[in-house]
Amino acid sequence: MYTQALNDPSSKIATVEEGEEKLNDYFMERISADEKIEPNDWMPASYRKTLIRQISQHAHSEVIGMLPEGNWITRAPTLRRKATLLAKVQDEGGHGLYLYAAAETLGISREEMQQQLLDGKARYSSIFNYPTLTWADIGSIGWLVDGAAIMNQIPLCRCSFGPYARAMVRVCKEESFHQRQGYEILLALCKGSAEQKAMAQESLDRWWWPSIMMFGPHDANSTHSDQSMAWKIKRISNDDLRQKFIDATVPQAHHLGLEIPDPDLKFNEKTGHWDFGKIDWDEFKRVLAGNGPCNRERMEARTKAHNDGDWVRKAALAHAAKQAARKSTRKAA
Ligand code: FAQ
Repeated sequence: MYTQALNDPSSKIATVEEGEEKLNDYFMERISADEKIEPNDWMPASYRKTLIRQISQHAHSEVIGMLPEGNWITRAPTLRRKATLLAKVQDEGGHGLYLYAAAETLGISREEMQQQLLDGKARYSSIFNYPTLTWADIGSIGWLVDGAAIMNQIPLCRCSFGPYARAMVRVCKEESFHQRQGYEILLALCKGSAEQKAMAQESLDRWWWPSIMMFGPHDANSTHSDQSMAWKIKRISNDDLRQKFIDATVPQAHHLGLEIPDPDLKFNEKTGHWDFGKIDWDEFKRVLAGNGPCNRERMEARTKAHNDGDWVRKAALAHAAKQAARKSTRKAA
């Protein structure tokens, strides 16, 4: 549903005989005109490669992102909380599925993407390498992590590549529900006992900076941004999205009666934005290099799930082969 090609028959598409340079000119004309690029359209090899990298990284993040919250399904404090968390974690699996399907339209198989993740050749978001130590962390993930994900993904609904943009529309709607359920968990804790409020504050203290890092390096250090902006894959830069997130989130923290763990956080009357302190990029680099608090645990869990699911994949393939054989025998008869 999200991956079908919806080419506009009236759009100008060059033919291979016209040569690479001409093809690229037409491609950039289409990008300037805000046309959607579809899987069977001509596209520069580097555009395809960038999209495969970003979409597969995004898909892996959704799937690995199920682990920190999955950790609390059996320990949710009420049946309502448990049912909601279960649905949320299931949604993340669904997001992974739409995204793998969108990436497959670019000519890479799901098996190959899985293997890249298991071999440590593909990244997933830094944020999922942090532990969920208390129930308040489930609130913080919804409020901050889903909140940051929405901020980053709303502009992706206007991404130049059709299947990715369309997948993002539904993902954003679901993330918006996730964000509210997280905020509501924290609201309940902040209105509760002193211990519950302290638990919420302690959780915010741990999750604030990693959430800020989710937006990626500063624009000056972002290797892919310039090209991705020119291709309209990215519409808003890492730093601008980070600032938008901080501006939206600080008042929400105040409403909860919580303090953001940043002594340099200050509203700037001149710019109308919240100025904030220095990000610890050494920590970000450590996590990206595989040395965050839970990198090993996450990859072990993912590898185990993949290996445990081997018989399911084999059984599904055997079933499909049997069905196909029956169909061809029926046709021949
Ligand atoms: N973590 O040049 P840039 C979610 C890497 S979904 C790890 O700025 P780019 C839902 C980057 O890959 C969260 N690596 O790169 C949920 C590159 O490395 P490479 C995931 C990062 O691509 C909620 C290098 O640094 N969302 O949370 C990170 O232009 C709750 C240089 O960076 C997406 O993936 C990072 N945070 O911009 C699920 C959204 N940041 O490949 C469960 C789509 C940067 O050269 C529970 N992706 N790197 O080796 C994007 O928008 C972009 O890819 C960025 C990075 C903005 C993440």
